[in-house]
Amino acid sequence: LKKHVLRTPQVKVQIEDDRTGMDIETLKRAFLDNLYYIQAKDLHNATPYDLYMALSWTVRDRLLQRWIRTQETYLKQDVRSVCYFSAEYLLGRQLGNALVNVGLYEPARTFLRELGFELVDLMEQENEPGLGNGGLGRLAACFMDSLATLGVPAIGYGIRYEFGIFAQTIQGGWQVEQPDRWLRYGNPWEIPRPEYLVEVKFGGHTEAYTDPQGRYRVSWAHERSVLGTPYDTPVPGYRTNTVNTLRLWSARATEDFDFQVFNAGDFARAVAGKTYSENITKVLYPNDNTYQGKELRLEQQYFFVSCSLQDILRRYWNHHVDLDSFTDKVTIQINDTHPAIGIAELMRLLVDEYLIEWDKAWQITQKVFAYTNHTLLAEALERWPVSLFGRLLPRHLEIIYEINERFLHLAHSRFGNDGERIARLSLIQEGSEKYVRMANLACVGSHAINGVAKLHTELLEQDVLADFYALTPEKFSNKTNGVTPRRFVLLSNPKLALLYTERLGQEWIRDLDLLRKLEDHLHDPDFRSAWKKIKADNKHDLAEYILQFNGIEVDPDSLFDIQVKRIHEYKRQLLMLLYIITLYHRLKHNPTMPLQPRTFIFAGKAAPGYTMAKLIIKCIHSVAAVINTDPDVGGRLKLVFLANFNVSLAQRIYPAADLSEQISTAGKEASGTGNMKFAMGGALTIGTLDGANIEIREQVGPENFFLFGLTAQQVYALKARGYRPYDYYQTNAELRSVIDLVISGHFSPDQPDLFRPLADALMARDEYMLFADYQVYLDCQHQVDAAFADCERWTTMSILNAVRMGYFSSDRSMGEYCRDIWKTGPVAVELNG
Ligand code: GPQ
Repeated sequence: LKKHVLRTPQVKVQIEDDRTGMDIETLKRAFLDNLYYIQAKDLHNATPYDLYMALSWTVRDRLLQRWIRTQETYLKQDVRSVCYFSAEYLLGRQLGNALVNVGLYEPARTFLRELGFELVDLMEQENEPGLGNGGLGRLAACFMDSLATLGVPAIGYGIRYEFGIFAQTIQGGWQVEQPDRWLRYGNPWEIPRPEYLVEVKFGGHTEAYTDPQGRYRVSWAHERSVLGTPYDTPVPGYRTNTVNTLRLWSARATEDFDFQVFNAGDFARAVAGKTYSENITKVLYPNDNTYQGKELRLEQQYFFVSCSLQDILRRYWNHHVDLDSFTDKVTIQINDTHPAIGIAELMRLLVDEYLIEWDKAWQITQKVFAYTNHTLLAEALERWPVSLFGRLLPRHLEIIYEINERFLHLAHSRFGNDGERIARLSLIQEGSEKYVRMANLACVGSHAINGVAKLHTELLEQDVLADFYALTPEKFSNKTNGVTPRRFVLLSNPKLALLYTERLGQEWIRDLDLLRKLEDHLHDPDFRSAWKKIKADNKHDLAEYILQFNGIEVDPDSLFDIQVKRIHEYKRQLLMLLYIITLYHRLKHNPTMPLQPRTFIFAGKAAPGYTMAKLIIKCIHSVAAVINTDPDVGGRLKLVFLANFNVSLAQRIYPAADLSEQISTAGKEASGTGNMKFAMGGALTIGTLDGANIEIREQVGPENFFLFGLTAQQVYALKARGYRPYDYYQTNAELRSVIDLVISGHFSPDQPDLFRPLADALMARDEYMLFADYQVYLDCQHQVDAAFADCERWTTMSILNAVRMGYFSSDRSMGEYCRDIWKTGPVAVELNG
């Protein structure tokens, strides 16, 4: 039947019809039609959300034609596909992106105006799909955008969480989490595909048997199973016919499972079992850069990976009768170790279900998988207790033991009796409680391993993965992260985009390196004044937002000094706060001192279980309450915390920044991507030599970057020598006063000891060496003031930052993955073929 359907000549789509026509009149008619026939509203009773939905249906129709054509082309040409496996996709709002990418942004704005609506107001109605925590999830979304824009056949596989990242509210200065019911009002961007349902097994035990040919085989007698339904979201490339697919899996109870219990008469338990199964895709774990050994999390990981591999094989078998060309048609990238269980799952499918010999199966598996590491933090490396693992995935545990035995044999032949090294390489961490090390599995099972910035890859090679590097250096390469200029320039900073287009034409949107041509305009007074005006307007817009949501009036002429990212001790939000308190302290002693007015802005979520991070949020609020109202400060300093940082809010913030704070302890931030988004909007960076900051500084020129702090090597050396934070406290009088002010309860008079844990952690241990970098950070901030005071100098630096960011387009990153890891390239899609 499937073959038949495929061979049926497709319905000829009229270009001018209501579902594909791109002219203003057709769009308007289609919009009103969708409002009436899908939302069941007319213009008199439509809510703003109805209008958003009607426009989304209108845009979706226009995507469908390209989407279907793209998939048909891929199928017909049996193309090589990139399968990106990621537990997170932090997509951000879809409507604006879809409009921009299919070239409907301006037409939609026009016809909506004719009807009396503003497009941006409709766009604001969308609940963004927050299916990720932070940088890792957003990177996956940028990569999907770039692959589609480059025209590379790709499919993103992940989880359709019913609840995405929690919504952050602030109550009394504390973070309070609210569930993210993003699907409550429906999602026009997804299409359920129940016809591609798959079954995923869990638990039970394994049984050995001998097959008719007398070979040793194993089968898995599972205990329970869950169904996976795929939901497809189109991923349109920028102004191309290519529309790739993001396929997210949702868990459903198996019917037979329910019926067994139901027939036994226990209806309630049948329903409970159903709920239990469907829990798998209920909620995104809200941890960033930390590992939490929760069984449900492993179930999520295995669930989506097993669904995806079965889906890949199903599609492969449509065209092939054996596995000989599997590695020609499929390449799988795993986004950190969350999908690493896929290595064992593919082995299981090949060996147990397709009865392939182990060695052949292993060859295929290694050739198919590639692994991206995203962190050097030891606490983020995933390791599952062997007991838990064996209970949930008994067959996979056996397979991992088998992989390990063969691998350690190989390592032994290479390194001899270096017992410690062998123990470090082992996929199993020995001890009273044994663990499966997912990073080791990922390294052994992949043909390519990459870090996400130059320094990060070097540190992986020298430290975290040094033993694997010694064994197989040819697997390692660096792939510095990038971000999509469509969302983070064109959509989020339309005025800047217009200036670029006026001077360069539209090509910069696909080829961000072209921005360097604008260096010719550096001294053009019109260009410079346009530049200043755009930044001023963007700051003005953000000031309005702050007034509306925080009730705080900020001066748009002040220096907007911004740190937005997940709250984490290693990212050192507290270092910036210490600087703010230092300025406050100076002002209290000398209220008439000259001072560059600044607006300090923080935003970011803390993991709900991360006590210190939550206390940092409270501390920012408490300091803000004092500073923002103190007459001695006189409004020259303002401190603002913007609640619920997400992609939509980020898009408002980056374009309004003067100064981007990228101040992690050197050697801790794998790359950072916010650093790139800020600089693309013309913010200058104050930063350490960490992650991609190093490469940003190289690109924009050291004279256009505010550098401070210990290097990664200096951090290690100081740790090795014995770091004594208390000495800094004793010898630096200003630091001492600032810490003393916090300890005194000055910012928390009702609870003087409230912030004691923050001060104690710094004085006793200071894991992230804030004290060691405190003075040089102050000195560097002083240089920032001097530069900002010279408006022309600042403007020059700002322009040079933005126009030299071409390297950090995710199009460049994806080009490198395609060339070096995936060995794949673009495929043309004809609309009327
Ligand atoms: N990253 Cl391991 C996350 O956002 N979450 C995680 O769980 C891990 C890494 C980030 C990392 O901290 C940033 O430095 C990177 O820029 C980002 O991944 C993308 O590579």
